[in-house]
Amino acid sequence: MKVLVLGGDGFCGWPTSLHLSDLGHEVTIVDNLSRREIDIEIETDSLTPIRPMGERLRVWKELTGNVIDFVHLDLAEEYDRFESLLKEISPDAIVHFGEQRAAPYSMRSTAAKRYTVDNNVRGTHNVLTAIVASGLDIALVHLGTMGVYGYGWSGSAPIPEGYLTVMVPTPDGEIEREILHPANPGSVYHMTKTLDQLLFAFYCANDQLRITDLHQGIVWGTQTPQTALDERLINRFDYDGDYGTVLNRFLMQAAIGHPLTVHGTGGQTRAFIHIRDTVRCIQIALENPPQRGEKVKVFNQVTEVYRVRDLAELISKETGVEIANLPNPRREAVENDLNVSRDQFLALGLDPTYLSEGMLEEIRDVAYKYKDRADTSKIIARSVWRKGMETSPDLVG
Ligand code: NAD
Ligand code: USQ
Repeated sequence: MKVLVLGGDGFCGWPTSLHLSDLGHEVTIVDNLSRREIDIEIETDSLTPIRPMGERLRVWKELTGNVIDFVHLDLAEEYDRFESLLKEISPDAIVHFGEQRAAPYSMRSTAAKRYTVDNNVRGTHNVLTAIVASGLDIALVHLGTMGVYGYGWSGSAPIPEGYLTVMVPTPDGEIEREILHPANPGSVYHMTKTLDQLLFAFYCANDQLRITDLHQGIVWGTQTPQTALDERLINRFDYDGDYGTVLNRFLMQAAIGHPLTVHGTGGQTRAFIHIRDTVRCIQIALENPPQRGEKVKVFNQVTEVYRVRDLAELISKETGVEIANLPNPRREAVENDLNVSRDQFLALGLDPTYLSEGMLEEIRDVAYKYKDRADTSKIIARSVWRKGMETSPDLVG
């Protein structure tokens, strides 16, 4: 297949590009390198030493003989170039990772809220209109998020894969309808993913586009077999208060002996998936696209569910690092249950990497190895959901 990977320089996009190239697909990465620019803006950096795109691609070709092309393009701002690119390359499929993906970053300022909405919603809409304008039958796989469902809305009832069957009262009695699960976003970032869902539903119904939306949980881990081939191919690892996600942050904090930064009581329950499984899920989604005329296909891309305080206790027990209960900078449920349906990927052959197998490897081979690159002043999360909310001071000097 010819596959365009939008956002292919990022944490999920880079290992996916290598995985698909390794399978023999013709991959073109499209990215505006905005994630690297945001690192400069917020004065942080990946824990792992990621190399410039040109070097990454040269090394991949040297090692495997496989060529990956790169187009530096802004999906939200450069519509005409993107439409021309589709006509020129005529891809069979597009994998769309190219959005601003951090909830705390999306809440840190008015400018960041506006940027996140403009970038994500315009970018996704441009992708859809360009597919329609190209007249090509391109299958689109988009990375959504478990956060579109919200946390705790349906208590311990299983969260279905995208759609909910409801009974609608009418004067003539109840009628059964299938609806998109109600959107319940917890940040401006998560809200953009719920808006993406409506765009997909419309273009699927109106233009019969073939779309798969993957509601992914929090991705942890760093390396895949391909990114581990050479240090110059290494994947990024975010640990700072805006972009670092909870499990990778805890693993890194354990490696440097920093208390584990639990927000509030740690009663928040979230879904997780290892990066090695992310790339496999994308492959499976590409191999099993919807037919023309089918509704948007939704998968819950998660393999495990943990409560934040249980994760902290597990890691503390393994490593001896202490746990700190900090003021929560977010507005979110203090405690929630989470029961996620996740049968489709398992039925299609996904063989998950569980935390019990991958945790120590991640601490040893990544977090500990690069610990000297850590800037401890970037660890505490300081973007607050509402002005005036309390945050913790730095825990180490
Ligand atoms: P990332 O920030 O590392 O990568 C996103 C990439 O998209 C970056 O390289 C960035 O430069 C690029 N990009 C952003 N806006 C762009 C634009 N307008 N034009 C071109 N390129 C643009 O994020 P990630 O962790 O790899 O996440 C990828 C996708 O997966 C996101 O859509 C995210 O919402 C989703 N997701 C991520 C996680 C996670 O835990 N990382 C979990 C669930 C879903
Ligand atoms: N948390 C802590 N301590 C920390 C960091 C986070 O207790 O040091 C808590 C947060 O308060 C939150 C939970 O852990 O309750 C998850 O936070 P996170 O930063 O790991 O994840 P989140 O902000 O939800 O976003 C991440 C990705 C996003 C993706 C989402 C999947 O950045 O792109 O969409 O995970 S999901 O959460 O399933 O919606």
